[in-house]
Amino acid sequence: MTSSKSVVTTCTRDCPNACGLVATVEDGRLTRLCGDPGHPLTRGVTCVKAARYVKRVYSPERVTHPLIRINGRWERASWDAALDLIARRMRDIAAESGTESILYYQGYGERTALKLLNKYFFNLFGGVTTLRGSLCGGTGQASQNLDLGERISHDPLDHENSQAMILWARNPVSTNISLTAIARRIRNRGGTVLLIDPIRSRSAVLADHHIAPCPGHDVFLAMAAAKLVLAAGEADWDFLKNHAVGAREYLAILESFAVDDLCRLAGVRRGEAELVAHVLMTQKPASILLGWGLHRHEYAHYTIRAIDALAAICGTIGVSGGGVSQGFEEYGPYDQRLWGDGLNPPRRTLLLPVIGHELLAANDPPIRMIFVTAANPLCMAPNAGKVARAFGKAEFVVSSGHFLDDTSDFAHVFLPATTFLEEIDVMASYGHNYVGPVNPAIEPVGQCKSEFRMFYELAARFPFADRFRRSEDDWLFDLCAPLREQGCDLETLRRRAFRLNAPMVPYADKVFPTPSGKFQFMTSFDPSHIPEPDPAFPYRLLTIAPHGYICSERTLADHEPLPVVRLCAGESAKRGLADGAPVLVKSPVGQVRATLRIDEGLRPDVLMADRGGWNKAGHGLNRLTRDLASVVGNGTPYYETSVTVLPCPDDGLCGRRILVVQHSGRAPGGDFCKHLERRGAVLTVIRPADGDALSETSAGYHGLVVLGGPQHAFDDAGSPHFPALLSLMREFDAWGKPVAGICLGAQLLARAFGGTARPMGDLEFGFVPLSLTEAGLADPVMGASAPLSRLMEFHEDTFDLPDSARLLVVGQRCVNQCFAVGNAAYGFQFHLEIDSVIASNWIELLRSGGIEAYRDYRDRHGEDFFRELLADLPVLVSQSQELCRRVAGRWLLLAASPSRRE
Ligand SMILES: Nc1nc2c(c(=O)[nH]1)N[C@H]1C(S)=C(S)[C@@H](COP(=O)(O)OP(=O)(O)OC[C@H]3O[C@@H](n4cnc5c(=O)[nH]c(N)nc54)[C@H](O)[C@@H]3O)O[C@H]1N2
Ligand SMILES: Nc1nc2c(c(=O)[nH]1)N[C@H]1C(S)=C(S)[C@@H](COP(=O)(O)OP(=O)(O)OC[C@H]3O[C@@H](n4cnc5c(=O)[nH]c(N)nc54)[C@H](O)[C@@H]3O)O[C@H]1N2
Ligand SMILES: [Mo]
Repeated sequence: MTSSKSVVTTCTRDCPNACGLVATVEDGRLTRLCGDPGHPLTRGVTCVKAARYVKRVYSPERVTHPLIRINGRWERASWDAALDLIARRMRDIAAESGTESILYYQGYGERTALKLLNKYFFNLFGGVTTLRGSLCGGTGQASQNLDLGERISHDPLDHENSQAMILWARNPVSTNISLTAIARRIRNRGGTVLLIDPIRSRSAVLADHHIAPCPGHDVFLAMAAAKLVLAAGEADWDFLKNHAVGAREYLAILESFAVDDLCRLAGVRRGEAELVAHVLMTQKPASILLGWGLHRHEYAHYTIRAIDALAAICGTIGVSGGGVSQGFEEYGPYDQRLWGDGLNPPRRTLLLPVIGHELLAANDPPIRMIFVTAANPLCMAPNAGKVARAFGKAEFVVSSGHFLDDTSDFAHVFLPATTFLEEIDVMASYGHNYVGPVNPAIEPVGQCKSEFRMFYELAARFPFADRFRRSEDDWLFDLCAPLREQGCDLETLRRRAFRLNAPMVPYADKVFPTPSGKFQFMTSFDPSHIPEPDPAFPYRLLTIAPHGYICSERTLADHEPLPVVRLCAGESAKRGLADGAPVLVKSPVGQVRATLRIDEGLRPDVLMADRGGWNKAGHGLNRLTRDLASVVGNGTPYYETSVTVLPCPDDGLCGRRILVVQHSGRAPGGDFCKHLERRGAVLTVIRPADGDALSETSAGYHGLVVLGGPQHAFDDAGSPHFPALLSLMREFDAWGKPVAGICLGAQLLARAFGGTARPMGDLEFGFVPLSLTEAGLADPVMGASAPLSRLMEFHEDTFDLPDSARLLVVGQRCVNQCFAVGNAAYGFQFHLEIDSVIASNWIELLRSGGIEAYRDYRDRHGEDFFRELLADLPVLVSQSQELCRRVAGRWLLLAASPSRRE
């Protein structure tokens, strides 16, 4: 009998939607996540990412036990060992250099109520260095605070009263799913939806019109529209005279520009500014929704304040269905005294938008230890190269998360966190006014712990233990005191969301919490602050929210070989770049290889890409972004980076054509092939088992990869293409073109050069320790890639070496593991190409008895073997992939053009 239950919870991903969810759990296992129809705002709708989160919870790459780095390698550790080590280092470092030599870096990955206590822990410890400023919405909030006193947005349900909607730098189809239904209903009522975005984002489907200003130049568009409203006599003079200050100065600023000049500066046609003005004047009230894309500019406050001013002139501030809405305060509803900031004198803070620089410059005292939770700064903070240098200097880094991402590469201890599906908590949103329950649907996977429990256990090692060690329920009771005062019953909150006592329509009484009590116009504006294009770097790099992932939340296996960058057809042609071309993107701070896609609809001054891909997967676009802070709000102007795009330089590798022979759908080229592509190689994959003809000669190719499969290398009857493949391998080698044979491919390579392939009499499976021979140590491919990690095996055949072969790597159970032969041919018995998906599929296949011939093997090993293997898989795969990157790179060098090989 299966047991099944449904658990009401709330999505805690870094997203304004914070959907109400229902988790289905069968026999203790999470099987489905879908929207909770009972949630008053999100109403049963949720996005593809939430539905797919089940896969993330059980991903084979997810780390499920603590890790300690020993001699550069991750080793599994007990919680006690990991926490003892952290406590000891914290005490020693604090005693020697003071508590401020420790940085607590709290990220955006999950922002629930109990997360307030992380900082409380560090404050009980004496107060450490923390962060100030924002990677996200800081600029928008600070700018609106200047105009409105306190940024308060319209309840999203109030947009049901709007006659029109302007999505200004916001892409709800990807980032805020519940807004899409609201926008559609406005159109169904006959209202207009405008999208203002330099790129034609997915949200264009919601809009009647798309206006594409030059990035960072929206201030001019907002001013042009305001002038047109004033000129039409449609300004709300009552609001300007009685409820605002600074109107006179702002109107004088507008006076100093002509509409046509403003449109030119904004990069839009006059008709487009007229359209904005027309919609605002004729479809009252219109709601303006600001997206985060708008914040990521140095002078973003000009734009945000000019948009606020536009709404004020149109008289929609404080009006139901109108207003300028940016977001909500996700930590706002809790008792923030529990941060514990009052426990110590104010402690040092580092400016987040320039964190690399700040860490390198900190010397009083220097930062010796960094404790990271729910963040991936090595990937997501700007100027990632500098961040890497800075993290590399720290003596001791603790990272808490789910996956071995870029940041974990710099860590000495990794603490595996639960996901929200394994936690109890409370979640407020930065996109609406509902606070929802976070209920545990399943037991923690493996040994994962919530951050709260990590600090709870760590606190036991310090004298302040009693002050921290209270139950989740007790803490939530205190954290939610302000909610309780609003009538929220915490028992009921376990079952459904509670609406905060926040206005549907802010400032409806036209009273503003500003010093003047009135709306405050921006009174100074210097257009020379808005940067002109730099001919050396003609494109603004917009690294926007990907549709299918949240920020860097993905696995290593999810990555395409290279990031995709999009450029318009005209500019691509000017640069001689075809669709799909490998390119080099360069900025003043770094360079990244990418694949170019031609995007017809793009402005000529924009290069667009998704954000969030990892550096170690060849993505890492923050290696390009400049680190600076916005003028208002200490935000991060990611889009203040200009780049150029060049054809990949001829380094002898770019454009090398590699033929790949794949023998099984279950044994793709994996990371080996991805890495060849990252280095610029162009692959042609043929599948003889599916009837693809084998190419007869090596002409037109620079190298050959022969992959594994279930076939027997000695069985020409079963695989009639083998004889031709053997001579093709010899032919490539005779020309000095490198050959790589993996598993079956290695056995075939041995045969091709006079060795024999034969059954081993047993199956070798799993990750085994291997060692380099003398010849291996001296080899330009394998020796130069040392040290070896444990590598994955899956074979029941082996081979005898050809006489002329050099044995490079040996194993214990099966000796012949890697050899070189001929001019440039390598056989790898182990599967150095695997990623977490390939490896876990094989493990599952064996474990489930999916291959009849191997049932006996499964029965001999038993369930424990597979469970342990899966538990170690994230580390094993990550180490194998590191080695694979090195080997693939050095192997491809053998295919370098002759001019480079001399
Ligand atoms: N699928 C998905 N959803 C997410 C996220 C994700 O990564 N993926 N991230 C979450 C996070 S952390 C956040 S902060 C929000 C962000 O939510 P959004 O703000 O909706 O998304 P962004 O992609 O950051 O930016 C929106 C748009 O701003 C545009 N833009 C950039 N510069 C300018 C400009 O100067 N002027 C104008 N008019 N437009 C400009 C971009 O082209 C982009 O299409 O989404 C959250 N939700
Ligand atoms: N180039 C470029 N860079 C950007 C942006 C951009 O537009 N362009 N946008 C910026 C924005 S808007 C944001 S918000 C930042 C985000 O910056 P970060 O917060 O540094 O990055 P995320 O990718 O969100 O990483 C969050 C990590 O936390 C983990 N995590 C999730 N929940 C928990 C938990 O409960 N506990 C622990 N310990 N870990 C957890 C996730 O698995 C993930 O690895 O990135 C910014 N970076
Ligand atoms: Mo964000």
